[in-house]
Amino acid sequence: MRIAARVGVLVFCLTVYSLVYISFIRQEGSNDKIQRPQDLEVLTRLKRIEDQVSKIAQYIEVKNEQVKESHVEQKKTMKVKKLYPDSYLFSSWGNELSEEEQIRAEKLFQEYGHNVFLSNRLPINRTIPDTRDHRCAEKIYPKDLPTISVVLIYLNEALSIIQRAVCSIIDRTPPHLLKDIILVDDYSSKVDLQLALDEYIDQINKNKPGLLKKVRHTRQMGLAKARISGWEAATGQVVAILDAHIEVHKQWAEPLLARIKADRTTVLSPVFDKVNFDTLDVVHYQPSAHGFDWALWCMYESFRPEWFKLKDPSEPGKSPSVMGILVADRQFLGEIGILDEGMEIYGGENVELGIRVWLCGGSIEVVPCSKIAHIERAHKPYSPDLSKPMIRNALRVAEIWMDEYKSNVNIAWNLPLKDHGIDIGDVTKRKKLRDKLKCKPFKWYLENVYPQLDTWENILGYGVLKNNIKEDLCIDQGSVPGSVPILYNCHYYDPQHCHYSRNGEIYVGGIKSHIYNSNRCLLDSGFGKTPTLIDCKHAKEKGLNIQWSFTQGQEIRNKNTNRCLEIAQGEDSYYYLVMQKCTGQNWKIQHVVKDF
Ligand SMILES: *[C@@H]1O[C@H](CO)[C@@H](O)[C@H](O)[C@H]1NC(C)=O
Ligand SMILES: [Mn+2]
Repeated sequence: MRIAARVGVLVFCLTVYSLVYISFIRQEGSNDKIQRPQDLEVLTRLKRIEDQVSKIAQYIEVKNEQVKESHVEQKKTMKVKKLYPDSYLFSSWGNELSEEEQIRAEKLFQEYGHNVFLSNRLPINRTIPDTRDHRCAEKIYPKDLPTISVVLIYLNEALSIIQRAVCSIIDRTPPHLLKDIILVDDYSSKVDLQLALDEYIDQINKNKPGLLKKVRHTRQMGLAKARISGWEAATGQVVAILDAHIEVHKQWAEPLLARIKADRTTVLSPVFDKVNFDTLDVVHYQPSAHGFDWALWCMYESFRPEWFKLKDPSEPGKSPSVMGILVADRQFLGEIGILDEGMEIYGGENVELGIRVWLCGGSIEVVPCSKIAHIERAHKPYSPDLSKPMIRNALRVAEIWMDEYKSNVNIAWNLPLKDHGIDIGDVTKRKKLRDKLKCKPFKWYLENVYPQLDTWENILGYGVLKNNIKEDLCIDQGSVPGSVPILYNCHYYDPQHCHYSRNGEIYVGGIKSHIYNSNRCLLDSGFGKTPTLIDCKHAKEKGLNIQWSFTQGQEIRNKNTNRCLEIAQGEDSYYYLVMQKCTGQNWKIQHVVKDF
């Protein structure tokens, strides 16, 4: 693997198991995803390189900091030996800890992925800064709001973190509105989450009988089912389904309850602030809509123009989806099918909810005046490879909801359209639900709710592109930054994903899901022997030679220069991509959407 790569853009969703910061190493414009078990070895290697690169990046950052502060810090850092100079935990925290404390802190960090050593020492009722827009504090909410049940989902969460979440909810929700708090334990193995947590619950219930309830799964059932269990136990008019590694901000509930009181078909998400995994400081985040790509990874998305026209960042904005945390009228959520209980482990359930709510009579909004601080994780202690359940769940969403667009999920994961061999479970119940609720077609969602999502209707073929002379070599986007595609041993990851479009364009190195992004197009400049890659939008504006005539299993010929993309052996006996007079070489792209 070439090292000419950068540490990835972050894609994330909020989950019980972690804030999923998937940051594979990737080359420009790529999303590395795993398609097949035999790729795991490559993945492991990729991850190792990623670790090294981010460690180097972090090291450089730390060094810069240290140079700046060297005069002040020199004495301090000299005093105590740093036992874990490579640990993320200690890159900007813990200078004053004794060796014994460092050992303890590092152990807890490895176990939980965030700074539980510090959490155990901070007051359970700590205050956090008010990060709301100033207009929020001035808003007046109706007195007779619906009551709320708060569901906290966890799997092996640290006790002090759960206690702080509960405490923040009790302290910052008007008591007459807080119906109950339901702790859903998706079969944790940690002992303190049993006896010690039960004692804490009893202690609170002594003053507020029945306020805290615990639901414990007798086996691990995954995120969607844990959320459903919480919904089932809730009794309030509104249910808020949250992670347990959160702290709610001041007046978090009122804006949500007022919105649902005004329209019971809105499903809401608060705005999350980030709590650093090491210092546990709260970092202010701006409100933003929640979207996803065709692999169904969630991501922040811009609000629609109508929201910006309001010129008031404290106003709720429509959103295509939720990241995971959701607040809804309890009965309405039941009427539209809560969550898909056929989902496994993790992933896609938030997107499914978003699509279903919009298509079946409701809408999704992000509410800026309701803020929740969410603790990030540096690593995910309990999650093995999440891409497997992610793929399965994504295919399930596609099958139930996406109509003629469902193949886009296969394209995004580079899976064959048919016979992909992945069991998506029984979808008949959910399809029946869709019929019963008379939900709109997915096309309506794309046109009216999420027009930023590219429909990919022009894609004719996708996957790796091979020349029949050397079938172990694939076209690859080459080093990044850089614009020279190369031949490389086939590894089937994003840098080698190619897409052939009806308009003759060949994208190399993955395809973007959103129309505001641009792909990288194969170009024949007409000069020299090397093909290049260029931003497609830019190339189109300039009228450059990015159109190719290609029939599956035949030559790839540039429509303007009439030269062919071919391969040739160099003096070093390696094969290279060349632009030359066509000699009749043949190419095949891995998967065909429509015959071409
Ligand atoms: C936190 O609890 C302690 C002990 O009950 C109390 O003295 C303190 O005032 C509380 N702090 C806040 C910010 O509520
Ligand atoms: Mn989370």
